[in-house]
Amino acid sequence: MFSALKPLPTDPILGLMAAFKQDTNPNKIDLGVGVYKDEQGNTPVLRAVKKAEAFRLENETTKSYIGLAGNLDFCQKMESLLLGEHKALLANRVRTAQTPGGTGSLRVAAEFIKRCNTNATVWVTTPTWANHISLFEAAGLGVKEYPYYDYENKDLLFNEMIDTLKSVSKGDVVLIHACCHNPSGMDLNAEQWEVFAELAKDVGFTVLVDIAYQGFGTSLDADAAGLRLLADTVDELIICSSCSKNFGLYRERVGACSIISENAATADVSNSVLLSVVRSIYSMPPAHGADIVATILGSNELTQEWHQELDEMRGRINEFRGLIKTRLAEAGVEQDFSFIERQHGMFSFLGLNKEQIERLKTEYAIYMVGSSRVNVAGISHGNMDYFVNAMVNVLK
Ligand code: PLP
Ligand code: TYF
Repeated sequence: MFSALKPLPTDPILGLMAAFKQDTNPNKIDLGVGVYKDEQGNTPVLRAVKKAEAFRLENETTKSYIGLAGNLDFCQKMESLLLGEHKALLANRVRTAQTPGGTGSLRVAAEFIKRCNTNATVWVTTPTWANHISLFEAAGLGVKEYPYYDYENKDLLFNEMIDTLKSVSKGDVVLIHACCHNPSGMDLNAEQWEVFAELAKDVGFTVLVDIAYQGFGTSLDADAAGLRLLADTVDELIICSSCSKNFGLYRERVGACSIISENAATADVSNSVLLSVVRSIYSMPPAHGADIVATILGSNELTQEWHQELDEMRGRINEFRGLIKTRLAEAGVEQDFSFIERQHGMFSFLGLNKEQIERLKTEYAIYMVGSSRVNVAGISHGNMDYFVNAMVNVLK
């Protein structure tokens, strides 16, 4: 039966990662995949994670099955990290399942949406993380896009976004990135979040908040402010979170799917469906990564150390957002790159065309996604001159 299969293209972002590895140019720069890198270009295991892992090795007492929702201590701590001391938590309206990464969470959410409404359409930003589209389609949901990023003015298309969302059906879902929008880095401001939240309430669509970069934009709390405002305003919400970036746990696959329901009783019903979905896909999540997160969040000392490390990562990203703008201007580049400083998280579009992107790759071994999305964390003091020089040449 396998002979009927046709080969399919691989993920272009992950493909870029492989191509970069094979490039022998000693000056090569990887601005592709969204993984944090330090000044040396490494993605180290966080110190707080190392300590929590050492603790776990000593203190783990069983490898018995963990249960459908995974580590319940982790789930509760994630709810607090996401929502703070929110009234929805006090009213016992939130239920969370630990999932295999943010992607696992999104897939669980997709199946959950399908159980709510088989005909639901999920609305995603133009552009969005490519996996969003394939993942919801794979779950049999319709996917439509709403205007989001203004490539020309390097800003939000906020009025167009709101106009489009006014006509979304009540049974549909609108996915919004909580912070550090992937791929544009362009986020809603506080006022815009308010308008969006009121619209969700008035129109009656359900919001799915994808929060994969909490702490990478402004701070842990500020990056969740839009999410919390939404939770203040609407009765129901789906939250897909990931610990891949902020805890640097990428390959351990740690995330969570949280459902906020109208009241404690409906939350129990939602939870039963959530867990039934989990059971039908992978039964239970892996234990290691979530245990590390729970250990860190359960210790004041480790939490403090993690906050410091997160501040370092965010600080480096923001420092280089400023430096890219300044250095390109100093080098005489005419185009205005000040938008990079107004955007958040690891990603921004440089606004280059296909030919310029190709030249950067073939002539300079500088790798970025075909949309000209760069991972700012790939730039360092060590490769900045080389990057600026290459940019000056391809922008001539
Ligand atoms: N959502 C967004 C917007 C992302 O950029 C990513 C990828 O890193 C994810 C979700 C999923 O992250 P992961 O499955 O690695 O936890
Ligand atoms: O957009 C990125 O680069 C990150 C990492 O299939 C990623 O979100 C990219 C592709 C993929 C999984 C993770």
